[in-house]
Amino acid sequence: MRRLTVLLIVLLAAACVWSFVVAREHGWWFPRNVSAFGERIDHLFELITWIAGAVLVIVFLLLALVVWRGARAGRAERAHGDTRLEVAWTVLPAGVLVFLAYDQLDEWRELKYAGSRPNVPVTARVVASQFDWHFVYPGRDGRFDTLDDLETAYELSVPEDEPVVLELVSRDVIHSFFVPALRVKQDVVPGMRPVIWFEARESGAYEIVCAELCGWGHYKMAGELAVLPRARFDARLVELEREFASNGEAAR
Ligand SMILES: [Cu+2]
Repeated sequence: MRRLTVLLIVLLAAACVWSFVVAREHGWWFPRNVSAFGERIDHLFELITWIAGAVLVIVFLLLALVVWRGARAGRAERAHGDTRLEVAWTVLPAGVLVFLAYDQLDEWRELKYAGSRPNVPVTARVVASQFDWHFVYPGRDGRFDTLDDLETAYELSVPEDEPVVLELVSRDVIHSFFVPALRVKQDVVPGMRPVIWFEARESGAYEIVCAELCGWGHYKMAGELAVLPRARFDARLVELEREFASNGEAAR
């Protein structure tokens, strides 16, 4: 029994390491990155996964050792009240967290600080609600909440190879705007107006999902990000303008 338990623990650890090593080939990883800063996010993600993976392997091997020894001794050894041990398992994780916080400072500053945001007008406003995404473009006057605003559901078009700035709002609960191919994820909290930016390097259609459990329909809260060459993006806005104009006439 002791051998079998130890074997199972070691096998489980090996299976975890194996799944991490082959994840990419099997498509168990993020989709291919198309964001200008995606590699840096991936680097952070991998670093954290490596650290967590190393901790997992160490814990599993220690567990196997304890089972092996404990079962031989026939009784457990109590470690309660061991100050050195407690200091160690407090200081080590704290050290890892401080290191990670320090290591990602540049990315955080560049992506989250208002001062480092590219100086371009907001491309669109993302409106999250249970359970869909709406997108509002400011129209020709470049301002939101005016008569020429253009609104679409499900599909958000943005220009390729240019900084895109989005303003996020929620109409009800907390949602999270997530575009995996762009490595962009931002919580959308009611009453707040977070602004994000990115630069998509490749035209194409990419998945938008909600990454915050927001109710029973959370699973179907999807959308599509259409990255278009500049000329096609402009054409798309003109097309939306026409649709809106003809809707207005139909209503008259
Ligand atoms: Cu949601």
